Amino acid sequence: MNLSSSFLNPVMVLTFTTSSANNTRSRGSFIGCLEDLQIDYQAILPLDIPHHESSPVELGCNRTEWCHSQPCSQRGLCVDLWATFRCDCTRPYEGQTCSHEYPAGTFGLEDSSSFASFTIADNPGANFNVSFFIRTLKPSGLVLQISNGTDPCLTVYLKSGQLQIATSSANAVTFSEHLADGRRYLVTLTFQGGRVHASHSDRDVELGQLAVLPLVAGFEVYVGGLPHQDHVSTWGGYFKGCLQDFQLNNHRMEFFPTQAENYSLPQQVYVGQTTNLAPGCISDDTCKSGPCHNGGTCTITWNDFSCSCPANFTGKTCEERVWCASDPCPKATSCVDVPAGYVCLANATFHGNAAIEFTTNASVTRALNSLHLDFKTRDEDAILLWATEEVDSLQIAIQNSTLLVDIRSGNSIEGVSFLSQTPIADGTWHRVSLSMEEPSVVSSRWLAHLDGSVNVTLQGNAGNLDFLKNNVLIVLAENFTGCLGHVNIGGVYLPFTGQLSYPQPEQFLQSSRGHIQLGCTGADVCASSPCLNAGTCEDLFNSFRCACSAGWEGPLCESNIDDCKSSPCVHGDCVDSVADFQCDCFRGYIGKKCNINVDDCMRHQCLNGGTCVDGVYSYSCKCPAQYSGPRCESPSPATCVRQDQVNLDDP
Ligand SMILES: [Ca+2]
Ligand SMILES: [Ca+2]
Repeated sequence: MNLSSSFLNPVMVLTFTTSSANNTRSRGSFIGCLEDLQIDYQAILPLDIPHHESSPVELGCNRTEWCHSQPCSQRGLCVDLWATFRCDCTRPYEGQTCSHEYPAGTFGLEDSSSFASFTIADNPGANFNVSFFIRTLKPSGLVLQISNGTDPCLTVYLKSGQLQIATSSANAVTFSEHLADGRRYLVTLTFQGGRVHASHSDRDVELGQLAVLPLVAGFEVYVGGLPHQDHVSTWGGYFKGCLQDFQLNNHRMEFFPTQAENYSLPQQVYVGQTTNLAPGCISDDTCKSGPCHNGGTCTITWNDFSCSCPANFTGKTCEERVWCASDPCPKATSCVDVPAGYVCLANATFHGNAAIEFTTNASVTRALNSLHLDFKTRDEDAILLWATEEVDSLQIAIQNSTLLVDIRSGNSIEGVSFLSQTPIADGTWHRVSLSMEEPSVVSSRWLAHLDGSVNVTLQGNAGNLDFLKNNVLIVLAENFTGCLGHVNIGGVYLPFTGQLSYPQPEQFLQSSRGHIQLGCTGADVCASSPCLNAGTCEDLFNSFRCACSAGWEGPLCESNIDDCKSSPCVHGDCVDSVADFQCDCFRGYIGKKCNINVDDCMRHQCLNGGTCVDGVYSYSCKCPAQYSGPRCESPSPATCVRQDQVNLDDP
C-alpha cells in the first residue's frame, strides 16, 4: 500500500496519492478521518508521517456541518464534501451558492423585431437536447432555428400556444402542452436516435419520430427570430416574451455575456449576437395607450393590463356600465344588471282574471332558446304563460295540480311536452327552467329543470322560441291565482315593473294596461283567527295551518286530546282534562296514578308484639307463639302460629 499522508492522534486524515486514487472507482482521494490504523500489524502513528503546510492531511478530526446553515439559495441542494460543500443549483440559478440567476432576455419588447444568433463551436451530432425557460402570452412565434448556413434543419416555434418541432414546414411534431399563458415554463426537448421527447414540470412526453440533421460546428442557432423578416413569418413571426437559460446540451447560449463575467461557469458558453434584446424579463408598457375607459385605473400585468374600474363600470376596459350601482329601482324591487342596462324585478300577485301581456316590440335580437319562470300557487288549473303564432306555440300551465310544458316551434310537428311527476299547486315557490339541448340547430331536444331535480329530457323535438320576436303577444297569468317571480325568455326578463323605461335595446315590454300588484301575498287566511283554544294560525299562502296549544288537536284545535287514552291510572278511574288527567283511586291506593299502596300498618293494632303485614286497605298481624287472634289479643297454648287479617272496615 502506498500512502503519502500522515496520521493523527487520536484520529487522522489520510489521502491517497493520485496514482493510488486512479485505482479506485471514484478516482478520488479518501476524505474523512481514520484512527487506529495498522498496516502489516504495524501501528502507523500520525506523528510518524511528516505534515506541512502543503500537506493535505490535518491532525485531529475537525468536522464542519457545512449544510447545516443552508448555504444554497433558490432551493439549491447542498452536498457536504467534508472539507467544503457544493450547491447543486436549480435552473436558472448558478454560482457557488446558487445566488446568481442567469439573466432572461426580453424579445419583441413593444413589438420590436428581436433575435439572438450563435454559432455552434463543437459537434453535438444527431443526439442532443435543447432546453430553455419560456414565458409568453403570444401564441405564435419562432423560438429557435438551427441552420446549416443556407437552410434551416431544425425549427422550434409556437403555434396556437403549443410548441412545434419541425425539420421542414411539412415535417413536424407537436408538444401539446399550452405554454402561452404568461407563466414561466422550463422546457427540455431531447433528440435521441431520431425520436423527440419533450419535458416540462417533471413530465416527459414522447412526441414522435423526426429525422434531424446531425449538428456540426459552424451551424447557426437563431433564437426568437431571424435576420430576415420574410423568413420569420413562415414560423408565426417573431417570438414575444422572455427566454432564459437557453442551453444546447450543456452549452449555454449567453444573451448578455458581460453580466456573467464574474461567475465561474462550469459549462462552455456560446456567445452570440443579439438584436433588440432587452435584459431581464420586462413587460411592454401596456397602459401607455390608456386602455381603461370611464375613469378606470390601469395596472400593467406582464404584457397585459388590468383596469380597476369605478363602481358604476365593469369589464376588461371598464367599458360596461353597472347600472344597478346607482340604485335606479323603486322600493320593493331588486335591480339586476343585464347587457347594456338593468331591470327592476319583483314578485307579483295575480287574482284570477288579471292576465298581463308582453311583446318584444321587435327589439330582441338574440336567439331565444331558454325560458325561466318562478311561481307559487294553490291554483290547480291555470295558465302561467302562453304565446302562439300560426303553427308555433308555447304554453306553461298547471293542469290537475301538476306542471305542463308544451312547445311547438321550428317546423317540428310533434313539439316537446313535459308533465311534472309531483303536484306543484302546494302554495310554495317552484322554479322551472327550460333550455334547448342544441341551441344552434333548427330543431332539437329540450331539457326541463324543475326545482332541485335533475335535468329531464323532454319528449320530442322543437326549435327555439324566436317566433316570439315577431311582436307576438305573450300572455302571463291567465285564470291564475297565485304569484309569479322572475320570468325570462332567453335571458331577457319580462318585468312586472312595466311603467319603468330601461336603457337596454333588448326588452320585453308590457303591452297590456292595468295595475300589477307587486309582492307576493295570498288571502289573509289568519285574519279571522280560525284556530281555537289558543292555537296559532300559520299562513301557508291561501291556506293555513293551526299550531295547537298543549292538550288540543284537530284542524282548528277544536278537540280536547283524550289524556286517559293510555290508561294512566293503575288502581283507579281516569277523568280527562286539558293536557292532563285525574285518577279516582280505588280504596287503599293513593298517588297521581293510584299506583301507591297505602301503608295500612302505620296505625296498626297488633298486640303483644305481633308484627303488622300490609295489605290492600287492610293489614294482618303475625303473632308470637303464645298469642293468637286477629290482633294477637288472645293467649294461646297452641304451638301453631295463626294469622288473621284485620279489615279496616271491621269494628
Ligand atoms: Ca284532555
Ligand atoms: Ca295498603
